[in-house]
Amino acid sequence: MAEQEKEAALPSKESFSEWYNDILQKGEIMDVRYPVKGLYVWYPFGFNLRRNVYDIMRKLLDKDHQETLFPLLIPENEFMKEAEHIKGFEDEVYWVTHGGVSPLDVKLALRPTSETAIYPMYKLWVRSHADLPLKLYQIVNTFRYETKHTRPLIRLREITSFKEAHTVHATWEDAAAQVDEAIRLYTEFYRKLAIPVLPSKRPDWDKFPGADYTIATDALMPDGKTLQVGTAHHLGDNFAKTFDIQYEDSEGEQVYVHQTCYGVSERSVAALISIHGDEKGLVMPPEVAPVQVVIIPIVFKKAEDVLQACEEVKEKLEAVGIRVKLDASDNRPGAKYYKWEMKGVPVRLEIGPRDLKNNAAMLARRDTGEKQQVSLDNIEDEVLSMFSVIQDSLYEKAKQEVDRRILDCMSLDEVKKNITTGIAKVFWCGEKDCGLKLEDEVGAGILGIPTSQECCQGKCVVCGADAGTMVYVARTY
Ligand code: A5A
Ligand code: ZN
Repeated sequence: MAEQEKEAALPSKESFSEWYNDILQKGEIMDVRYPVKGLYVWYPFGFNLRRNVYDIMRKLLDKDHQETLFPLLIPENEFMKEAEHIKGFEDEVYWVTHGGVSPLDVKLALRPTSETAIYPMYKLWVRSHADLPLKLYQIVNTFRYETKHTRPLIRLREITSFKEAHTVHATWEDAAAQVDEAIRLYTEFYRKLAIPVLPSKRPDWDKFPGADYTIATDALMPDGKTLQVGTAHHLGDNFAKTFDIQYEDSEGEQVYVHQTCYGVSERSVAALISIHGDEKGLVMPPEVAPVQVVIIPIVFKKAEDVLQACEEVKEKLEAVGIRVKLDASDNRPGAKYYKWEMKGVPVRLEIGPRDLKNNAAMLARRDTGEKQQVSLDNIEDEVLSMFSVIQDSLYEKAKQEVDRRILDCMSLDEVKKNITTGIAKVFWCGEKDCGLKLEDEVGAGILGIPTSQECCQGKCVVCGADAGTMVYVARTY
């Protein structure tokens, strides 16, 4: 390895925190040098990745949601209407108090989330059952004055990529079905990022402020902590009553609507980078890679025929919609490999004079490092089928890691031991006291009750009473 390359290598992934900070910089995802705590800057390459990730989200939602855009500022009187919601957010709100030097008559909140911006308008928009269901979403920046340790893409004070959907339904049951649908959508979204997620119903004390209940999806990070990467909330008719959102049912009665909301942030990008990356840099699932294929001409002198062949391959690949870079710069091939490996490009094609004689190219996979010869005739098919192999293999690898790191535990000591590397599954009677005691004793959080569990009957790990469900316990971000 050249000196310059050694210097630039990443720390071992075992020291996850250092590795994470380093890869954001060297992979050109985020610049953390912005002079406000909790605010970070997207490098263009990182932003390109973000766009691809959110394109997937849009494609999934646009089937039966509509995209919209509401104002960033929320008047204090609207923000203060829903008691539980205020309690949950009041410590986290940034307030705009002045216009220039004049104090404002009504203070304005920078949205920490948009219920109180959107629902006064829903009151005007929803008239009859024919208006339902209403399913809107927006992708915006939101502000939360987080007091826990801030971290790029993970815990932000300005969340730049807050996707929030807000739906309105005639009945409580319809809203419940939408919450399940939201979790199904998120699972599909994360599947395309090759990330397995664990959906669970949060305990009551951890639900969204103002909700009947919350189902969350968590991803397992390399250091064994979990990251909440999406939440869906059943809002019942709580906000409908506060904001007076009613519809006329088929009998002509005015009835309150039932609502849901669900959200995802750039934590999706954090999970993607963290779970797949390695010591050589980013590893991108082909679905979202800003550059999906890099072509490296192996030329010693000016070899026009090789460059010509590379151009042709590039055009062939682009013709089927593949995002390609041809690196014809003067750098040595080794330096080029290094650079594009850091950027996580899923497939590298090397083409030299000898390959050309065989009408072939050398294809190298970023995720495994494996190399194979492929024919230039149907190179686009070879590459596309390699994409789906890589996509599946990244997911399988991550899934195996999760499965390996979830363990059933029968005692608090076992829980303590297992959460150092992953997730513990334990019986819990459902009592809040036991739950809080459990969290306190092991120094970790209850994620929730898995939405799909085959089991089961056991004894609460804290009080020994009969328990009909198991819960996930983990250290969390
Ligand atoms: N209105 C609903 C959707 C809502 O606000 N839900 S939430 O508070 O749970 O946030 C949605 C998702 O945003 C969370 O599941 C989490 O993945 C992400 N998120 C929340 N706070 C964040 C922060 N400070 N930085 C980055 N992501 C955050
Ligand atoms: Zn108990």
